[in-house]
Amino acid sequence: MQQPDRWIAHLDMDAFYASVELLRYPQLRGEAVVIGGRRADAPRQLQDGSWRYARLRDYTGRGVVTTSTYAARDLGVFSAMGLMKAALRAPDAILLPADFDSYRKYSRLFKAAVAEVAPVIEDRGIDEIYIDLTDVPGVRDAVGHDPLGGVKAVAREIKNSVGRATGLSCSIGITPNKLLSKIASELDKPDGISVLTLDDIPPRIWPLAVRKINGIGPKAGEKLVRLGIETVGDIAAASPAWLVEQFGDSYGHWLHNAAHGRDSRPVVTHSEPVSISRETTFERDLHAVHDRALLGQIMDELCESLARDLARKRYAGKTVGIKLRFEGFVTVTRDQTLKAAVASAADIRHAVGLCLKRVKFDKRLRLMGVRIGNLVHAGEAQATAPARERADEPERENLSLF
Ligand code: DCP
Ligand code: MG
Repeated sequence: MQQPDRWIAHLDMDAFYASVELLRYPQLRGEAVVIGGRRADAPRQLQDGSWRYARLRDYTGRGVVTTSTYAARDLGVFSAMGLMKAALRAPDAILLPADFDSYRKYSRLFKAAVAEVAPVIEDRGIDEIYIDLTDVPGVRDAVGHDPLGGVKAVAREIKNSVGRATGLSCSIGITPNKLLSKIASELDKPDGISVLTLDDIPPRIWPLAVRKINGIGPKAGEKLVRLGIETVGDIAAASPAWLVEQFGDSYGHWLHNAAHGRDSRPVVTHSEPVSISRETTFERDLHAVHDRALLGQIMDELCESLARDLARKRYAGKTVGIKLRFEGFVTVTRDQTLKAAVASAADIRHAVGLCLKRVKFDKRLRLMGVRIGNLVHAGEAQATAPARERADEPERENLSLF
């Protein structure tokens, strides 16, 4: 077997919030437990040392299930279900309130434990991460006759490290890319390890429902099913031209590639900036009308610098904002949220034009800045929801004051 170029892991904690609660109440292990109650639902220890728990059947209100143990899932109780509906299915299930501080603490602990084995980690939220294992020593080694022995050993080591640090279990998918690993980590949940190579795509990935692909949401999923496309294999068998016809150029091609398990997005390790901005203070105060050409040129340059920053950091952003400081130190900001993330100087400049239209220019300007927020990874903007339409915006011409 040929080793793939990269080995990427996706790790997702098992029944995360519920499992953290079971560390505190180990006597509930194996029981149907639901997280989602109110503070008043917290267990109480009685004088004789025994515990009293709130039960789903006693719940009234509009709360929803945050998560549930696997024993509760066996009874049909899942995340996002109304608690009263859940009570019909599992009246005896124990209800516990959520304690976000301890989930955050265990989140930090499990990520630190993984970092001891494999440091190249992309944080994807409270209970999941991607890990690039490509350069972990031994990952490409065969063990006996198993060419995947090395990668499986690294997976076990990561799980052991997480278990030792937290007492919690997780599931890991390891494949040549993030798209496949995200799917693979669910294949053998809980407490599972799934290693897939590209050869496993037809037997393991193609039978799955289209919604198993991260990036096929409810809308695209429904449309695919309406078109008679139910499995990932059905997408793979469809012609790219037909997919493009149905879903547009960008998303159509993305669907085709995703169904064939192609994804080159890197594991991004650094922490995420909230926004990126550029600003400049003028040598002399400038007049919106008399210095219009110069102001326009400065704004063009700011947008170009910002676009270069975005390209270097591989981001796109959905919200573009301006900052203007007038003489007398009056600062004005405006922003414009677009329907799709943008990254080019021209797209940023266009959004800036929309912001500028909403400013009254009755004083001289001393500073101008442009900011882009609501950031997404450039690769991901493509991989998840490609832009097909723009925000409800007027035509591009004659927008800017300068
Ligand atoms: N969560 C939430 N609301 C949801 C889904 C999840 O608040 N609709 C929280 C509770 C989960 C945590 O996020 O414990 C992680 O979500 P997962 O989807 O990974 O679910 P679990 O970790 O609970 O279960 P699994 O074993 O399926 O990963
Ligand atoms: Mg989870």
